[in-house]
Amino acid sequence: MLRVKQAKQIEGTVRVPGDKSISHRAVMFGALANGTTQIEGFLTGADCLSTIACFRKMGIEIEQKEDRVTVQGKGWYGLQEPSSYLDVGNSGTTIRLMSGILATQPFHAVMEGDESIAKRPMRRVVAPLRQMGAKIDGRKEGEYTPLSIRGGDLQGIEYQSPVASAQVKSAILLAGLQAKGVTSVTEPHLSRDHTERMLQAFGVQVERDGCTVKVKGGQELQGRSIKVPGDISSAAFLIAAVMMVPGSSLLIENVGVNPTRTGIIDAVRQMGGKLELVNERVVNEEPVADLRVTHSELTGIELSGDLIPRLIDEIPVIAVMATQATGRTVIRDAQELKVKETDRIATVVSQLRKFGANVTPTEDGMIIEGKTVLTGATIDSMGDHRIGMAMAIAGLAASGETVIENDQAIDVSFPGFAALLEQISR
Ligand code: SPQ
Repeated sequence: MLRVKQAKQIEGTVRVPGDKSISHRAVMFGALANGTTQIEGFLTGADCLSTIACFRKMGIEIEQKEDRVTVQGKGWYGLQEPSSYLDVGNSGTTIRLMSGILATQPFHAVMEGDESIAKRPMRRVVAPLRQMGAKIDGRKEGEYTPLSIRGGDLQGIEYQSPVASAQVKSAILLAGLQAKGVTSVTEPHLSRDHTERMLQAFGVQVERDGCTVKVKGGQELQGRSIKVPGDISSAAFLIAAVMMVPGSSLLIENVGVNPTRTGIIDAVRQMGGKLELVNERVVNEEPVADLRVTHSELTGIELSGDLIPRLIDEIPVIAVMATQATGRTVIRDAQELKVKETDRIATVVSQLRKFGANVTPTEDGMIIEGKTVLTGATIDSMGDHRIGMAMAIAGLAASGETVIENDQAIDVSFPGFAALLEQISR
């Protein structure tokens, strides 16, 4: 159980753990590359450790010492058929990106995860990979885990994705790297582009035109060193903490500010929050900066359209901030929230209401009326890391004490969250 007390002030200079999306990809691409890949700043959260365990099970030597990881890549076809099922834990990124990789492999593999993974839709990757020629099955005709894959002999496709999803895009592009001809993916809005950037860093040619990305089959990856920046999705909780508690300020160093991920910065600024990017630089094809955040009085805004994929994982904590903004905040076009670790529309609403917040669910988002006085409550993370952390941040502004049950879920993406919160709270 995590206990959070109302804070008088949030202050300090901090760093957040490595970016989850980039950490997963660094291990996967390192395993498929020729030669050694060295990773610094790796996220040691449970999700990324699941990715490491899966590749070890396929015969890849991976040494991990805290946030330093060395992957001995054996080339694309150096993976071995696993002798038992691959456990993806709670990680959607692991199962969906690995589906694309396994679709190219001339062996049989089965992937399974926890209760939450068992409810998340997989046909979004299974259908296009089947179109390319992979043999994949799962419960409900391939919609749910366990997924069983026998890959090889793929044909490139031109895929129009119905959803803006980096996991769908990445799975197809990875399969496309070993398919005949060219593979292209077009999405309705641009999703995070870490796969495209990192593939280029590993020596692959990737073509991008608006929301379409193309790769040619038959390309190889070359091992390299990767520095993983801090995760902006983790920094988002600290940004919100500053905005929730008057008189607060923080310097968050070394945060990834890839434009496909910085919707949270745009949203906070639109709400009237003071947030400056300092010391901007580029590290391994990824923009990085320090974030100087100062408490400000916020006003409600509308979030929709192209902005949504750029802040999809931050919506739970944006909803928390909106309870302390003057006026109405409306979140639209965010139906993807329903298929995350939990249905994040339902879980945000049910947990935030326990504090006395005025929040109403809609078909594709929610409406929050501010400002409301929050009262400390007993909250359930429902096994969703982002819900656990978002509610802990609400607890900083709520009177009395807040208890977060099932707080172990937080380790999925932010090990050390509770200690960091204590360090910056006065
Ligand atoms: O990996 P997982 O479980 O899907 O994690 C989440 C998260 O909140 O950490 C989503 F629940 O992040 C996804 C993100 O929502 C990570 C991700 C990626 O690394 O490619 C892409 C997004 O998902 P999607 O479905 O839009 O592709």
